[in-house]
Amino acid sequence: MNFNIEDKNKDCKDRKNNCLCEVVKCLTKDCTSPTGPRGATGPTGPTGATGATGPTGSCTCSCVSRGELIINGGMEEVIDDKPTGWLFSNPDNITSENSQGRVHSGNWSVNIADDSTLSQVINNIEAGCFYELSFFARGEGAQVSLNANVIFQTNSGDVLGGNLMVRSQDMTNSNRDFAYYRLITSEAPTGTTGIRIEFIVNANGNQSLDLDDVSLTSL
Ligand SMILES: [Ca+2]
Repeated sequence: MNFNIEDKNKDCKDRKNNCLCEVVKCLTKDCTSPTGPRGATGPTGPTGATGATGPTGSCTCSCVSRGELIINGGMEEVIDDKPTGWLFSNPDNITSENSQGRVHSGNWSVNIADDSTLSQVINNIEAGCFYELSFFARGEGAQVSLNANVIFQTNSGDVLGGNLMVRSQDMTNSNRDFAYYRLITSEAPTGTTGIRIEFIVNANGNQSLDLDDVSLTSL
């Protein structure tokens, strides 16, 4: 630097006429150098303590499947020529069947003749749930009709949850030829305690229906 501190109050110029005022101040006073660049960010601190436990929540875990709800849906358990676990409105017209070509699976189906009803009641059914009924059927004859019903049993009486109707001219009737049917019910109403499923057959003359592999499950 080619200037004299004593000259700081004069023109504060160097020989090339550049201003030296700031430099002079620094040399004559306690002055601070410019702030340096910001340092790197430090490491992340430790995780804080776990907060207090919240209040207990609530969960409505209904409609949990209990698997197969039908007893002896495959008709394989037979006593006195009738499937066990089932109810009959006209017992003389309902018999277990094991002829070849008239069983869907296993060794037995059930044969239901004209004006007869096969039914089963399932207890401990939850309200607010939906249910699926499925089965295999064929006509033993060309004029066999079927009504399959799912009925909710409630504290205030029976409520129809689903109906599947097959007209007599629509039912398959060849040997080894079963049709698969499936219905899903409406929502089980409040107060439901059980379900009754029923198969009502109407057939001409000595004609009848072969039924096998009945299934009912909660969805
Ligand atoms: Ca069977």
